[in-house]
Amino acid sequence: MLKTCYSIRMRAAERSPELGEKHISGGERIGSKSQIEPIVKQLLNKASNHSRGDADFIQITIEKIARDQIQYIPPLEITTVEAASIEMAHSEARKILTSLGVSEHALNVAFHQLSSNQNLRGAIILNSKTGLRLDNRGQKGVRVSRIDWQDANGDLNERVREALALASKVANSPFTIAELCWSDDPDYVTGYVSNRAIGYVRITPLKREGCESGGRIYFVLDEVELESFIDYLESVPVLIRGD
Ligand code: PML
Ligand code: MG
Ligand code: MG
Ligand code: MG
Repeated sequence: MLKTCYSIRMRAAERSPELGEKHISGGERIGSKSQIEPIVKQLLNKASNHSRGDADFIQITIEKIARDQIQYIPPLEITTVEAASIEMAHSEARKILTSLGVSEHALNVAFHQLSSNQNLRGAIILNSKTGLRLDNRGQKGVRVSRIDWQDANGDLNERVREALALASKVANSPFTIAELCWSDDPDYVTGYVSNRAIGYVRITPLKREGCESGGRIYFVLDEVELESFIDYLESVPVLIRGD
């Protein structure tokens, strides 16, 4: 008999005079019943002592998932590009995204969003041709959920592990053209561009130290079936096969 699995997710926020609710942190794991407690501990730890602020609200959701619905996918391959400046890092990211078919206008929208948005909880979905935002989720965005590694991958630090798992799930959709991400954490300046063909290309530095804007942009096909894309990202359980 296969063991029952649980999706365990966390989000943390802080009351903020300017923003109302300021996003602090989110996290996603999948585990068996006996793993729930250590996972909750790890997620609470992630939400606490966070560089974005002191959480006033932490929500942990634990939900049973049907084991036979889990999809198993390989991780994207990692490469790292170290640029001499933020400008050069941006131009490297743009060059890669252009080669994957993202229009100049869509790139301008994406870079503007990630450079100015300090309170994005999930991702923004953009039409890769027109640059139009397709989700109507506002600051909540679309959060990739029900995702984890099949086995612990000790070679990677927690942040990279988690980002690589999310990016691998996103890239696995036939509607995804590419993703652009950099952290909203003020002390972390590395981001990435990713897709099925190029893998997970880490680029640093994509922003200046101390800056709290960032997030994720999913560039999608003009012919995207939006509802089914969002349902896959949020609801289909995916485990990344370790190597
Ligand atoms: C995040 O902090 O949430 C995103 C981190 C993206 C880059 C992780 C990496 O170094 O590969
Ligand atoms: Mg986050
Ligand atoms: Mg406070
Ligand atoms: Mg963050």
